Amino acid sequence: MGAVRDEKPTEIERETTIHDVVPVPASVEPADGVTFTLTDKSEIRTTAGSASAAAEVGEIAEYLAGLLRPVTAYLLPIRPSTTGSATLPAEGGTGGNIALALTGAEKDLGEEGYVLDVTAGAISLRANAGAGLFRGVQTLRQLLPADLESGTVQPGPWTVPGGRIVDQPRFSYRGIMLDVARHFFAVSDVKRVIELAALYKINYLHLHLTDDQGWRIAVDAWPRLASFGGGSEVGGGPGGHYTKDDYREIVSYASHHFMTVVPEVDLPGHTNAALASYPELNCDGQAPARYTGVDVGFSSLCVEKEVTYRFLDDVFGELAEITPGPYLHIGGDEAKTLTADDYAEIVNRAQEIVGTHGKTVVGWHEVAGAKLTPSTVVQFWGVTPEAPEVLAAAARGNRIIMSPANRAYLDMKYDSTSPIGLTWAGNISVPYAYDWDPLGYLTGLDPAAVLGLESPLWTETVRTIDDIEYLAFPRLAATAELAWSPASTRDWDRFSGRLGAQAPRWAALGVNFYRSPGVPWVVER
Ligand code: TNX
Repeated sequence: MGAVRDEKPTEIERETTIHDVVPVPASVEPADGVTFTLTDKSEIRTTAGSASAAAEVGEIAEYLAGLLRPVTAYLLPIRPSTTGSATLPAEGGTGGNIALALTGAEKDLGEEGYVLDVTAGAISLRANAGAGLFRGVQTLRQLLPADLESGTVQPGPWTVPGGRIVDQPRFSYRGIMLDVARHFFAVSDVKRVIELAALYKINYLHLHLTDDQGWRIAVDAWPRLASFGGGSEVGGGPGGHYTKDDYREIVSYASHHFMTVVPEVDLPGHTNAALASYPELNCDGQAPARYTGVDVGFSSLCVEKEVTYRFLDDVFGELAEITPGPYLHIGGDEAKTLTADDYAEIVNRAQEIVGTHGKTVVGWHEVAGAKLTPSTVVQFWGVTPEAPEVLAAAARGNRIIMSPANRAYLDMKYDSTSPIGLTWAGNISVPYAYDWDPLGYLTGLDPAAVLGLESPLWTETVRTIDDIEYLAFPRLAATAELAWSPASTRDWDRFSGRLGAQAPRWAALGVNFYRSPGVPWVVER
Protein backbone atom coordinates (compact mmCIF):
# COMPACT_ATOMS: atom_id res chain seq x y z
CA MET A 1 0.00 0.00 0.00
CA GLY A 2 2.81 2.43 -0.87
CA ALA A 3 0.34 4.80 -2.51
CA VAL A 4 -1.57 5.19 0.72
CA ARG A 5 1.58 5.91 2.70
CA ASP A 6 2.60 8.56 0.15
CA GLU A 7 -0.73 10.32 0.62
CA LYS A 8 0.03 10.97 4.31
CA PRO A 9 0.96 14.56 5.16
CA THR A 10 4.69 14.90 5.86
CA GLU A 11 5.80 16.67 9.01
CA ILE A 12 9.19 18.23 9.67
CA GLU A 13 10.78 20.13 12.56
CA ARG A 14 12.51 23.44 11.89
CA GLU A 15 12.61 27.08 12.97
CA THR A 16 11.12 30.09 11.18
CA THR A 17 13.39 31.61 8.55
CA ILE A 18 13.18 34.84 6.58
CA HIS A 19 12.10 32.72 3.59
CA ASP A 20 8.87 31.53 5.22
CA VAL A 21 6.71 34.57 4.52
CA VAL A 22 3.47 34.03 2.56
CA PRO A 23 2.88 35.74 0.16
CA VAL A 24 6.59 35.73 -0.64
CA PRO A 25 7.88 39.33 -0.66
CA ALA A 26 9.16 40.97 -3.83
CA SER A 27 12.70 41.06 -2.41
CA VAL A 28 14.25 39.25 0.54
CA GLU A 29 17.92 39.70 1.52
CA PRO A 30 18.83 37.56 4.52
CA ALA A 31 21.56 38.71 6.91
CA ASP A 32 23.02 35.35 7.76
CA GLY A 33 23.66 34.75 11.42
CA VAL A 34 21.88 37.96 12.46
CA THR A 35 18.95 37.65 14.85
CA PHE A 36 16.85 40.31 16.56
CA THR A 37 15.42 39.47 19.98
CA LEU A 38 12.56 41.31 21.63
CA THR A 39 13.07 41.92 25.37
CA ASP A 40 11.19 43.31 28.33
CA LYS A 41 12.90 46.65 27.61
CA SER A 42 11.75 46.83 24.00
CA GLU A 43 9.66 49.75 22.82
CA ILE A 44 7.54 50.42 19.77
CA ARG A 45 8.61 53.79 18.39
CA THR A 46 6.51 55.56 15.82
CA THR A 47 7.27 58.32 13.35
CA ALA A 48 4.66 60.11 11.28
CA GLY A 49 5.02 62.93 8.80
CA SER A 50 1.79 64.70 9.78
CA ALA A 51 -0.90 64.83 12.47
CA SER A 52 -3.31 62.57 10.57
CA ALA A 53 -0.52 60.12 9.87
CA ALA A 54 0.27 60.14 13.59
CA ALA A 55 -3.19 58.74 14.37
CA GLU A 56 -2.80 56.07 11.73
CA VAL A 57 0.69 54.94 12.74
CA GLY A 58 -0.46 55.00 16.36
CA GLU A 59 -3.33 52.68 15.55
CA ILE A 60 -1.04 50.24 13.75
CA ALA A 61 1.41 50.36 16.66
CA GLU A 62 -1.48 49.46 18.98
CA TYR A 63 -2.40 46.59 16.69
CA LEU A 64 1.18 45.27 16.78
CA ALA A 65 1.38 45.73 20.54
CA GLY A 66 -1.94 43.91 20.82
CA LEU A 67 -0.35 40.91 19.14
CA LEU A 68 2.89 41.01 21.14
CA ARG A 69 1.88 41.99 24.69
CA PRO A 70 -0.40 39.05 25.56
CA VAL A 71 2.17 36.42 24.55
CA THR A 72 5.37 38.13 25.70
CA ALA A 73 3.99 39.75 28.87
CA TYR A 74 6.32 42.69 28.02
CA LEU A 75 5.07 46.23 28.50
CA LEU A 76 6.11 47.34 25.01
CA PRO A 77 5.33 51.01 25.45
CA ILE A 78 4.47 52.95 22.29
CA ARG A 79 6.57 56.09 21.98
CA PRO A 80 5.74 58.54 19.23
CA SER A 81 8.73 60.48 18.00
CA THR A 82 8.24 64.19 18.40
CA THR A 83 10.71 65.23 15.75
CA GLY A 84 8.76 63.92 12.78
CA SER A 85 12.08 63.51 11.02
CA ALA A 86 12.81 60.78 8.54
CA THR A 87 15.50 59.24 10.71
CA LEU A 88 14.32 56.11 12.37
CA PRO A 89 14.33 56.10 16.13
CA ALA A 90 14.71 52.35 16.45
CA GLU A 91 18.35 52.40 17.51
CA GLY A 92 19.18 53.44 21.04
CA GLY A 93 17.81 52.22 24.32
CA THR A 94 18.88 48.85 25.50
CA GLY A 95 16.04 46.55 24.68
CA GLY A 96 15.88 46.17 20.92
CA ASN A 97 13.14 48.42 19.61
CA ILE A 98 10.65 48.21 16.79
CA ALA A 99 10.22 51.41 14.78
CA LEU A 100 7.20 52.04 12.61
CA ALA A 101 7.47 55.01 10.29
CA LEU A 102 5.29 56.67 7.70
CA THR A 103 8.35 58.54 6.47
CA GLY A 104 11.45 57.61 4.57
CA ALA A 105 10.07 54.89 2.29
CA GLU A 106 10.69 55.04 -1.46
CA LYS A 107 7.69 56.68 -3.16
CA ASP A 108 7.57 53.96 -5.81
CA LEU A 109 6.61 51.43 -3.14
CA GLY A 110 3.12 52.90 -3.43
CA GLU A 111 0.41 52.77 -0.78
CA GLU A 112 0.82 49.12 0.13
CA GLY A 113 4.57 48.63 -0.16
CA TYR A 114 6.97 48.64 2.80
CA VAL A 115 10.60 48.17 3.76
CA LEU A 116 11.44 45.98 6.74
CA ASP A 117 14.98 46.01 8.16
CA VAL A 118 15.89 43.56 10.88
CA THR A 119 19.28 43.93 12.55
CA ALA A 120 20.51 42.46 15.82
CA GLY A 121 19.64 45.70 17.65
CA ALA A 122 16.47 46.97 16.00
CA ILE A 123 13.59 46.41 13.65
CA SER A 124 12.47 49.19 11.39
CA LEU A 125 9.42 49.17 9.20
CA ARG A 126 8.77 52.02 6.81
CA ALA A 127 5.92 52.70 4.39
CA ASN A 128 4.23 55.56 2.55
CA ALA A 129 0.78 54.88 3.97
CA GLY A 130 -0.98 53.01 6.73
CA ALA A 131 -1.86 50.17 4.37
CA GLY A 132 1.82 49.51 3.65
CA LEU A 133 2.73 49.63 7.31
CA PHE A 134 -0.06 47.20 8.10
CA ARG A 135 1.06 44.80 5.36
CA GLY A 136 4.60 45.01 6.72
CA VAL A 137 3.34 44.18 10.21
CA GLN A 138 1.82 40.98 8.74
CA THR A 139 5.25 40.09 7.38
CA LEU A 140 6.86 40.77 10.77
CA ARG A 141 4.16 38.62 12.37
CA GLN A 142 5.16 35.68 10.19
CA LEU A 143 8.85 36.15 11.05
CA LEU A 144 8.22 35.85 14.79
CA PRO A 145 7.84 32.40 16.38
CA ALA A 146 4.48 30.75 15.72
CA ASP A 147 3.70 30.90 19.45
CA LEU A 148 2.96 34.58 18.86
CA GLU A 149 -0.45 33.50 17.60
CA SER A 150 -1.45 31.59 20.73
CA GLY A 151 -2.77 34.67 22.53
CA THR A 152 -1.51 33.50 25.94
CA VAL A 153 1.86 34.01 27.67
CA GLN A 154 4.59 31.86 26.12
CA PRO A 155 8.26 31.47 27.06
CA GLY A 156 9.81 32.89 23.88
CA PRO A 157 12.55 33.77 22.98
CA TRP A 158 10.96 36.32 20.64
CA THR A 159 13.40 36.26 17.79
CA VAL A 160 13.21 37.60 14.25
CA PRO A 161 15.66 36.47 11.54
CA GLY A 162 17.85 39.34 10.32
CA GLY A 163 17.72 40.84 6.85
CA ARG A 164 15.95 43.30 4.62
CA ILE A 165 12.60 42.88 2.90
CA VAL A 166 11.40 45.33 0.27
CA ASP A 167 7.90 44.50 -0.81
CA GLN A 168 4.87 45.68 -2.73
CA PRO A 169 1.89 43.92 -4.34
CA ARG A 170 1.60 42.68 -7.89
CA PHE A 171 -2.16 43.42 -8.04
CA SER A 172 -4.10 46.15 -6.25
CA TYR A 173 -7.21 43.94 -5.84
CA ARG A 174 -6.69 40.80 -3.73
CA GLY A 175 -10.00 39.49 -2.56
CA ILE A 176 -11.88 36.79 -0.75
CA MET A 177 -15.64 36.36 -1.18
CA LEU A 178 -17.85 34.90 1.52
CA ASP A 179 -21.37 33.74 0.62
CA VAL A 180 -23.43 34.57 3.70
CA ALA A 181 -26.67 33.91 1.81
CA ARG A 182 -26.66 30.12 1.33
CA HIS A 183 -25.75 29.79 4.98
CA PHE A 184 -25.74 32.75 7.32
CA PHE A 185 -22.59 33.55 9.31
CA ALA A 186 -22.46 35.63 12.49
CA VAL A 187 -20.53 38.91 12.64
CA SER A 188 -17.93 37.13 14.79
CA ASP A 189 -17.37 34.57 12.00
CA VAL A 190 -16.91 37.31 9.44
CA LYS A 191 -14.41 39.03 11.74
CA ARG A 192 -12.47 35.79 12.02
CA VAL A 193 -12.33 35.58 8.21
CA ILE A 194 -11.06 39.18 8.12
CA GLU A 195 -8.32 38.43 10.67
CA LEU A 196 -7.11 35.32 8.88
CA ALA A 197 -7.27 36.88 5.41
CA ALA A 198 -5.39 39.96 6.62
CA LEU A 199 -2.48 37.72 7.61
CA TYR A 200 -2.07 36.97 3.88
CA LYS A 201 -2.43 40.61 2.78
CA ILE A 202 -5.92 40.19 1.30
CA ASN A 203 -7.37 43.69 0.90
CA TYR A 204 -10.97 43.18 -0.30
CA LEU A 205 -13.78 41.29 1.42
CA HIS A 206 -16.64 40.64 -1.01
CA LEU A 207 -19.82 39.72 0.88
CA HIS A 208 -22.42 37.85 -1.18
CA LEU A 209 -25.35 39.24 0.83
CA THR A 210 -28.38 38.02 -1.08
CA ASP A 211 -29.41 34.92 -2.96
CA ASP A 212 -32.38 32.63 -3.48
CA GLN A 213 -31.97 31.13 -0.04
CA GLY A 214 -31.70 34.29 2.05
CA TRP A 215 -31.48 38.09 2.20
CA ARG A 216 -28.88 39.11 4.77
CA ILE A 217 -28.84 42.90 5.02
CA ALA A 218 -31.47 45.17 6.59
CA VAL A 219 -33.03 47.66 4.16
CA ASP A 220 -35.23 50.25 5.91
CA ALA A 221 -37.47 50.93 2.93
CA TRP A 222 -38.13 47.20 2.41
CA PRO A 223 -38.07 45.69 5.91
CA ARG A 224 -39.45 42.26 4.98
CA LEU A 225 -36.32 41.52 2.91
CA ALA A 226 -34.39 40.88 6.11
CA SER A 227 -37.19 40.01 8.53
CA PHE A 228 -38.82 37.43 6.26
CA GLY A 229 -36.34 36.91 3.40
CA GLY A 230 -33.52 36.52 5.91
CA GLY A 231 -35.26 33.75 7.78
CA SER A 232 -34.17 30.85 5.63
CA GLU A 233 -31.01 29.14 4.41
CA VAL A 234 -29.88 26.00 2.60
CA GLY A 235 -31.14 22.90 4.37
CA GLY A 236 -33.91 24.70 6.28
CA GLY A 237 -31.90 26.31 9.10
CA PRO A 238 -32.95 29.60 10.73
CA GLY A 239 -30.86 31.92 8.53
CA GLY A 240 -30.37 35.42 9.85
CA HIS A 241 -29.40 38.87 8.70
CA TYR A 242 -27.11 41.78 9.54
CA THR A 243 -28.64 44.92 10.95
CA LYS A 244 -27.08 48.08 9.57
CA ASP A 245 -25.06 48.36 12.78
CA ASP A 246 -23.81 44.78 12.30
CA TYR A 247 -22.77 45.68 8.78
CA ARG A 248 -21.06 48.88 9.95
CA GLU A 249 -19.21 46.81 12.55
CA ILE A 250 -17.94 44.46 9.81
CA VAL A 251 -16.92 47.39 7.60
CA SER A 252 -15.09 49.05 10.47
CA TYR A 253 -13.31 45.85 11.50
CA ALA A 254 -12.29 45.31 7.90
CA SER A 255 -10.98 48.85 7.60
CA HIS A 256 -8.86 48.39 10.73
CA HIS A 257 -7.30 45.51 8.78
CA PHE A 258 -6.91 47.78 5.73
CA MET A 259 -9.54 45.75 3.95
CA THR A 260 -12.41 47.15 1.87
CA VAL A 261 -15.86 45.55 1.94
CA VAL A 262 -17.55 44.95 -1.44
CA PRO A 263 -21.23 44.19 -0.77
CA GLU A 264 -23.12 42.17 -3.38
CA VAL A 265 -26.83 42.25 -4.04
CA ASP A 266 -27.23 39.63 -6.73
CA LEU A 267 -29.67 40.51 -9.54
CA PRO A 268 -31.73 39.83 -11.61
CA GLY A 269 -31.45 36.10 -10.83
CA HIS A 270 -30.63 34.60 -7.43
CA THR A 271 -33.48 36.71 -6.02
CA ASN A 272 -36.00 34.22 -4.63
CA ALA A 273 -35.60 35.54 -1.08
CA ALA A 274 -36.59 39.06 -2.23
CA LEU A 275 -39.39 37.74 -4.45
CA ALA A 276 -40.75 35.70 -1.52
CA SER A 277 -40.72 38.80 0.70
CA TYR A 278 -42.65 41.16 -1.62
CA PRO A 279 -45.32 39.88 -4.04
CA GLU A 280 -45.16 43.13 -6.06
CA LEU A 281 -41.61 42.33 -7.18
CA ASN A 282 -42.95 39.33 -9.13
CA CYS A 283 -44.24 39.76 -12.68
CA ASP A 284 -47.38 37.83 -11.75
CA GLY A 285 -47.76 39.52 -8.37
CA GLN A 286 -47.50 36.17 -6.57
CA ALA A 287 -44.79 35.67 -3.95
CA PRO A 288 -43.09 32.27 -4.20
CA ALA A 289 -42.31 30.27 -1.06
CA ARG A 290 -38.90 30.71 0.53
CA TYR A 291 -36.30 28.37 -0.91
CA THR A 292 -33.83 26.14 0.92
CA GLY A 293 -32.47 23.96 -1.91
CA VAL A 294 -29.29 24.45 -3.95
CA ASP A 295 -30.54 24.87 -7.52
CA VAL A 296 -29.57 28.01 -9.42
CA GLY A 297 -31.05 30.03 -12.26
CA PHE A 298 -34.79 29.76 -11.58
CA SER A 299 -35.61 33.18 -10.10
CA SER A 300 -35.67 36.67 -11.58
CA LEU A 301 -36.73 40.19 -10.75
CA CYS A 302 -39.41 41.52 -13.09
CA VAL A 303 -37.73 43.57 -15.83
CA GLU A 304 -40.85 45.36 -17.08
CA LYS A 305 -42.19 46.56 -13.72
CA GLU A 306 -41.10 50.02 -12.61
CA VAL A 307 -41.28 48.96 -8.96
CA THR A 308 -38.22 46.78 -9.65
CA TYR A 309 -36.13 49.89 -10.23
CA ARG A 310 -37.50 51.74 -7.20
CA PHE A 311 -36.55 48.64 -5.22
CA LEU A 312 -33.02 48.61 -6.65
CA ASP A 313 -32.64 52.35 -6.06
CA ASP A 314 -33.66 51.97 -2.41
CA VAL A 315 -31.48 48.92 -1.85
CA PHE A 316 -28.34 50.29 -3.51
CA GLY A 317 -28.94 53.75 -2.05
CA GLU A 318 -29.08 52.42 1.50
CA LEU A 319 -26.14 50.11 0.88
CA ALA A 320 -24.06 52.93 -0.59
CA GLU A 321 -24.69 55.01 2.55
CA ILE A 322 -23.15 52.40 4.83
CA THR A 323 -20.37 51.32 2.47
CA PRO A 324 -17.29 53.57 2.43
CA GLY A 325 -15.53 51.51 -0.26
CA PRO A 326 -15.86 52.39 -3.96
CA TYR A 327 -17.63 49.23 -5.16
CA LEU A 328 -21.14 47.80 -5.14
CA HIS A 329 -21.44 44.32 -6.69
CA ILE A 330 -24.65 43.72 -8.65
CA GLY A 331 -24.18 39.98 -9.27
CA GLY A 332 -25.61 39.34 -12.71
CA ASP A 333 -24.80 35.62 -12.86
CA GLU A 334 -26.99 32.75 -14.00
CA ALA A 335 -30.13 34.71 -14.92
CA LYS A 336 -31.40 31.77 -16.89
CA THR A 337 -35.07 32.75 -17.24
CA LEU A 338 -34.53 36.08 -19.04
CA THR A 339 -34.00 36.89 -22.71
CA ALA A 340 -30.66 38.52 -23.54
CA ASP A 341 -32.46 41.84 -24.13
CA ASP A 342 -34.29 41.80 -20.82
CA TYR A 343 -31.09 40.84 -19.06
CA ALA A 344 -29.19 43.71 -20.69
CA GLU A 345 -32.00 46.13 -19.80
CA ILE A 346 -31.97 45.40 -16.09
CA VAL A 347 -28.16 45.29 -15.86
CA ASN A 348 -27.97 48.65 -17.65
CA ARG A 349 -30.44 50.23 -15.27
CA ALA A 350 -28.72 48.72 -12.25
CA GLN A 351 -25.44 50.24 -13.43
CA GLU A 352 -27.12 53.67 -13.75
CA ILE A 353 -28.67 53.36 -10.29
CA VAL A 354 -25.39 52.39 -8.64
CA GLY A 355 -23.72 55.28 -10.48
CA THR A 356 -26.24 57.79 -9.10
CA HIS A 357 -25.24 56.66 -5.62
CA GLY A 358 -21.61 57.43 -6.37
CA LYS A 359 -20.34 53.88 -6.54
CA THR A 360 -18.54 51.74 -9.11
CA VAL A 361 -20.22 48.54 -10.30
CA VAL A 362 -18.71 45.08 -10.09
CA GLY A 363 -20.59 42.24 -11.79
CA TRP A 364 -20.05 38.57 -12.56
CA HIS A 365 -18.79 38.18 -16.12
CA GLU A 366 -22.24 37.63 -17.66
CA VAL A 367 -22.74 41.40 -17.30
CA ALA A 368 -20.32 41.79 -20.22
CA GLY A 369 -23.35 40.84 -22.36
CA ALA A 370 -24.99 44.17 -21.41
CA LYS A 371 -23.79 47.65 -22.37
CA LEU A 372 -21.17 48.28 -19.75
CA THR A 373 -20.30 51.60 -18.20
CA PRO A 374 -16.53 52.01 -18.72
CA SER A 375 -15.88 51.93 -14.98
CA THR A 376 -17.74 48.63 -14.42
CA VAL A 377 -15.46 45.86 -13.18
CA VAL A 378 -16.09 42.40 -14.62
CA GLN A 379 -15.48 39.38 -12.39
CA PHE A 380 -14.58 36.33 -14.47
CA TRP A 381 -15.70 33.04 -12.91
CA GLY A 382 -15.51 30.71 -15.92
CA VAL A 383 -13.51 27.54 -16.33
CA THR A 384 -12.19 27.81 -19.89
CA PRO A 385 -9.61 30.14 -21.45
CA GLU A 386 -12.08 31.34 -24.10
CA ALA A 387 -14.20 34.30 -22.99
CA PRO A 388 -14.76 36.62 -25.97
CA GLU A 389 -17.20 38.90 -24.14
CA VAL A 390 -14.76 39.43 -21.30
CA LEU A 391 -11.97 40.20 -23.79
CA ALA A 392 -14.25 42.64 -25.60
CA ALA A 393 -15.10 44.39 -22.33
CA ALA A 394 -11.40 44.62 -21.48
CA ALA A 395 -10.71 46.07 -24.94
CA ARG A 396 -13.33 48.75 -24.21
CA GLY A 397 -11.53 49.65 -20.99
CA ASN A 398 -13.37 47.63 -18.34
CA ARG A 399 -11.17 46.15 -15.63
CA ILE A 400 -11.25 42.42 -14.87
CA ILE A 401 -11.09 40.50 -11.59
CA MET A 402 -9.94 36.92 -12.13
CA SER A 403 -11.85 34.22 -10.21
CA PRO A 404 -11.68 31.20 -12.52
CA ALA A 405 -13.82 28.59 -10.78
CA ASN A 406 -11.52 25.65 -11.47
CA ARG A 407 -8.54 27.42 -9.82
CA ALA A 408 -9.69 30.16 -7.47
CA TYR A 409 -12.93 28.77 -6.01
CA LEU A 410 -12.53 27.85 -2.37
CA ASP A 411 -15.76 25.84 -2.29
CA MET A 412 -14.59 23.04 -4.59
CA LYS A 413 -13.45 19.79 -2.95
CA TYR A 414 -9.71 19.21 -2.66
CA ASP A 415 -10.14 15.62 -3.82
CA SER A 416 -12.79 12.93 -3.85
CA THR A 417 -12.36 12.32 -0.12
CA SER A 418 -13.14 15.92 0.96
CA PRO A 419 -16.07 15.81 3.40
CA ILE A 420 -17.51 19.14 2.18
CA GLY A 421 -17.38 21.13 -1.03
CA LEU A 422 -18.80 21.01 -4.53
CA THR A 423 -17.28 19.44 -7.64
CA TRP A 424 -18.85 21.18 -10.64
CA ALA A 425 -15.60 23.02 -11.48
CA GLY A 426 -13.51 19.95 -10.60
CA ASN A 427 -11.50 19.06 -7.53
CA ILE A 428 -8.94 21.74 -6.67
CA SER A 429 -5.87 20.36 -4.94
CA VAL A 430 -3.51 22.81 -3.24
CA PRO A 431 -0.86 22.64 -6.02
CA TYR A 432 -3.60 23.14 -8.61
CA ALA A 433 -4.93 26.21 -6.76
CA TYR A 434 -1.40 27.65 -6.85
CA ASP A 435 -0.04 26.68 -10.23
CA TRP A 436 -1.63 29.12 -12.69
CA ASP A 437 -1.05 32.65 -13.85
CA PRO A 438 -3.84 35.21 -13.41
CA LEU A 439 -2.59 37.07 -16.49
CA GLY A 440 -2.27 33.96 -18.65
CA TYR A 441 -5.54 32.19 -17.86
CA LEU A 442 -7.71 33.91 -20.49
CA THR A 443 -6.34 33.61 -24.01
CA GLY A 444 -5.73 37.04 -25.51
CA LEU A 445 -6.64 39.11 -22.45
CA ASP A 446 -4.69 42.38 -22.20
CA PRO A 447 -2.71 41.99 -18.94
CA ALA A 448 -3.18 45.70 -18.22
CA ALA A 449 -6.93 45.07 -17.83
CA VAL A 450 -6.49 42.74 -14.85
CA LEU A 451 -7.28 44.52 -11.59
CA GLY A 452 -6.55 41.47 -9.52
CA LEU A 453 -7.69 38.19 -8.16
CA GLU A 454 -10.45 36.96 -5.88
CA SER A 455 -11.19 33.62 -4.25
CA PRO A 456 -14.92 33.05 -3.75
CA LEU A 457 -16.24 30.77 -1.02
CA TRP A 458 -19.80 29.71 -1.78
CA THR A 459 -21.51 28.07 1.13
CA GLU A 460 -24.03 25.53 -0.10
CA THR A 461 -22.11 22.82 1.80
CA VAL A 462 -20.48 25.13 4.35
CA ARG A 463 -22.26 25.65 7.67
CA THR A 464 -19.69 26.64 10.27
CA ILE A 465 -16.54 28.71 10.65
CA ASP A 466 -14.64 25.40 10.91
CA ASP A 467 -15.99 24.49 7.47
CA ILE A 468 -14.90 27.89 6.11
CA GLU A 469 -11.40 27.44 7.51
CA TYR A 470 -11.11 23.91 6.16
CA LEU A 471 -11.82 24.99 2.59
CA ALA A 472 -9.96 28.31 2.73
CA PHE A 473 -6.75 27.01 4.30
CA PRO A 474 -4.40 26.39 2.68
CA ARG A 475 -5.92 27.45 -0.67
CA LEU A 476 -6.49 31.10 0.26
CA ALA A 477 -2.76 31.36 0.98
CA ALA A 478 -2.13 30.13 -2.57
CA THR A 479 -4.34 32.71 -4.27
CA ALA A 480 -3.10 35.41 -1.91
CA GLU A 481 0.42 34.68 -3.08
CA LEU A 482 -0.57 34.74 -6.76
CA ALA A 483 -2.22 38.09 -6.13
CA TRP A 484 0.61 39.70 -4.16
CA SER A 485 3.94 38.20 -5.24
CA PRO A 486 5.89 38.82 -8.47
CA ALA A 487 5.06 36.29 -11.21
CA SER A 488 8.72 35.27 -11.30
CA THR A 489 8.48 33.77 -7.80
CA ARG A 490 5.95 31.10 -8.76
CA ASP A 491 7.56 27.76 -7.90
CA TRP A 492 5.58 24.99 -6.19
CA ASP A 493 8.52 23.46 -4.33
CA ARG A 494 9.44 26.75 -2.71
CA PHE A 495 5.84 27.76 -2.10
CA SER A 496 5.00 24.44 -0.46
CA GLY A 497 7.94 24.97 1.91
CA ARG A 498 6.60 28.39 2.92
CA LEU A 499 3.12 26.95 3.20
CA GLY A 500 4.36 24.16 5.46
CA ALA A 501 5.75 26.82 7.79
CA GLN A 502 2.23 28.19 8.28
CA ALA A 503 1.09 25.01 10.05
CA PRO A 504 2.29 25.91 13.58
CA ARG A 505 0.79 29.38 13.12
CA TRP A 506 -2.55 27.96 12.09
CA ALA A 507 -2.37 25.47 14.93
CA ALA A 508 -1.71 28.31 17.41
CA LEU A 509 -4.59 30.31 15.92
CA GLY A 510 -6.87 27.29 16.11
CA VAL A 511 -7.41 27.25 12.34
CA ASN A 512 -9.08 24.08 11.13
CA PHE A 513 -6.86 23.70 8.07
CA TYR A 514 -6.58 20.86 5.58
CA ARG A 515 -3.24 19.07 5.89
CA SER A 516 -2.84 18.59 2.20
CA PRO A 517 -0.53 15.81 1.09
CA GLY A 518 2.53 17.08 -0.77
CA VAL A 519 3.22 19.94 1.66
CA PRO A 520 6.11 19.59 4.16
CA TRP A 521 4.09 20.65 7.20
CA VAL A 522 6.26 22.06 9.96
CA VAL A 523 5.61 20.93 13.51
CA GLU A 524 6.70 22.91 16.58
CA ARG A 525 9.63 21.53 18.46
C1 TNX B 1 -21.91 29.29 -9.33
S1 TNX B 1 -20.05 31.54 -9.35
C2 TNX B 1 -22.53 30.40 -8.81
C3 TNX B 1 -23.03 30.36 -7.42
C4 TNX B 1 -22.83 29.03 -6.79
C5 TNX B 1 -21.46 28.51 -7.16
C6 TNX B 1 -21.10 27.25 -6.48
C7 TNX B 1 -21.35 32.27 -9.60
C8 TNX B 1 -21.23 33.63 -10.05
N1 TNX B 1 -22.52 31.63 -9.41
O1 TNX B 1 -24.40 30.73 -7.40
O2 TNX B 1 -22.95 29.16 -5.42
O3 TNX B 1 -21.41 28.32 -8.54
O4 TNX B 1 -19.77 26.92 -6.73
